[in-house]
Amino acid sequence: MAAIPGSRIDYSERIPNNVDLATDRRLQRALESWQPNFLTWWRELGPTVFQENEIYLRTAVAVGREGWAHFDYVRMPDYRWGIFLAEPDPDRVVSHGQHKGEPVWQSVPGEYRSVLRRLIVVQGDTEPASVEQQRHLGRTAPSLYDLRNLFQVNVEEGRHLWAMVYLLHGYFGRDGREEAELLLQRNSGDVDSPRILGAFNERTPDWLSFFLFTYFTDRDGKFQLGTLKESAFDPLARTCEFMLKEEAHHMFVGTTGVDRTVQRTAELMKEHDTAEVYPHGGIPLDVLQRYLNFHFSVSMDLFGSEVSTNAANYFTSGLKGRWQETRRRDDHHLVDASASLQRPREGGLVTDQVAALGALNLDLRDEYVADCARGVKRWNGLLEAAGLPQRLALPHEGFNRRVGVYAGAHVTPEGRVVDEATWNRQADGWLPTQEDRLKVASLMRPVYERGKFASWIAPPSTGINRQPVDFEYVRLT
Ligand code: BYC
Repeated sequence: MAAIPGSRIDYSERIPNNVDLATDRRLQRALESWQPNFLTWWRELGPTVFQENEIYLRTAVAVGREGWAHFDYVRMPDYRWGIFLAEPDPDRVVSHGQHKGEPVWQSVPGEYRSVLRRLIVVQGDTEPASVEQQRHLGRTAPSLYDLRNLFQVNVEEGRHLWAMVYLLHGYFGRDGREEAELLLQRNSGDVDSPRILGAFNERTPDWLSFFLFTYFTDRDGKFQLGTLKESAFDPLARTCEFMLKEEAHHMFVGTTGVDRTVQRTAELMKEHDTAEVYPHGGIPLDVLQRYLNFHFSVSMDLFGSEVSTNAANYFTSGLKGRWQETRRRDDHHLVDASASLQRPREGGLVTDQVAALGALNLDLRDEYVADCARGVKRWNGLLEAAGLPQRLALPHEGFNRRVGVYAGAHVTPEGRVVDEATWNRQADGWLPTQEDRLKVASLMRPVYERGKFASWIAPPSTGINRQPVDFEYVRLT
């Protein structure tokens, strides 16, 4: 029996879903023929280890407010990847742009078809990319608890790919199906066929990178999904709303992963009265700061150019709203509004007034930066509580940028515009060096004994789903 749309998810189907897939044979067949390709991709480019082990994973079983997740042991290739949309709101109207106040769309208007498809493809492309980037990390996990969290993030990114593929198959006909194939053919870091956005072609070679990626890059995901959740195309909005629920755990993995790293470093600094904690098995704060600088700056590039006609068009046509669009107290058209834009000029920084409509990538990025700053405050709170004077900081928005008004300029983490020679002389102090990466890699020894943790990271304060910290999160046999 098919599920009623918006209620519990039907697991008797080959593809679990709450979109009544059984009543649309064509779509069901199309997705069922994509499914083996997905599984082949998962086996070839997903986690390189523990594919056959039982992992204590969360699976979505409902989309309502209460009790949507079920935890149990599952082998990753048997994970029930499915299609889940948040419950529909029959009264929902477009919240912004030229269609404001009109009923939201249940199908794709012809004039927005290619732009909407592009947005869904860009979003979809990031999901498998992150799984590819993280595929070797299972070899060096600092604990079974962390190993399980890595795989949870991976299977859910796989599900987010399913979410976008459903939209492509369900609403974009043949070109949608072709795009869905291409999502499995582009690969992170591939010279000939790379992933679309820059940060998703970077490597995630160690667990410090993983935690900073989940803190900074997944957080871009949170904000981009937040704008797509406002879309006038209702299936996209409802898909993204449900994805955001899962995304919260990814944020948690990043925030607490860095918490625990900072905490361990602080303990070692106090115990040995030195900032040089490598010999004692910890990651020095200056190395952590350089990693932070890198991940923050490449994630900032994911917002696109500060001034973007694409962004203005997405908004005006209703395809993408602003972060918390419905809570904003303005006219939601922005035709006459302006915004401040800082940019480098003649060796310094100047601030111009620009049309707010054109500056929507910047609007979102500013919301993102404010959210990122909360983590830094939290980590500094840990340093302060340990009685240490050192502090971490977000680098300036112009630091190490490749996209937008700062591309081509050389801006220090403090926000000073310098010439190329100065940048080249000092960059080793600001971005991870080869030596940093090698030393961090040397600490990444796997710890697979229940309740034990690698030297460089503190245990978490609680376990997953109220299980103890020393729970058997991954069955090794
Ligand atoms: N790298 O007007 P512009 C996530 C392209 S993360 C390479 O400046 P626009 C996740 C751009 O595509 C969230 N190319 O920017 C996290 C455009 O090319 P086309 C992913 C870039 O269009 C962790 C051209 O430059 N979701 O979910 O206003 C784990 C000029 O563009 C980059 C989305 O991004 C770059 N960094 O905004 C797992 C939401 N930046 O189209 C998952 C959907 C720009 O002219 N995407 N370009 O050939 C969008 O809304 C927009 O495409 C962007 C760019 C915000 C990305």
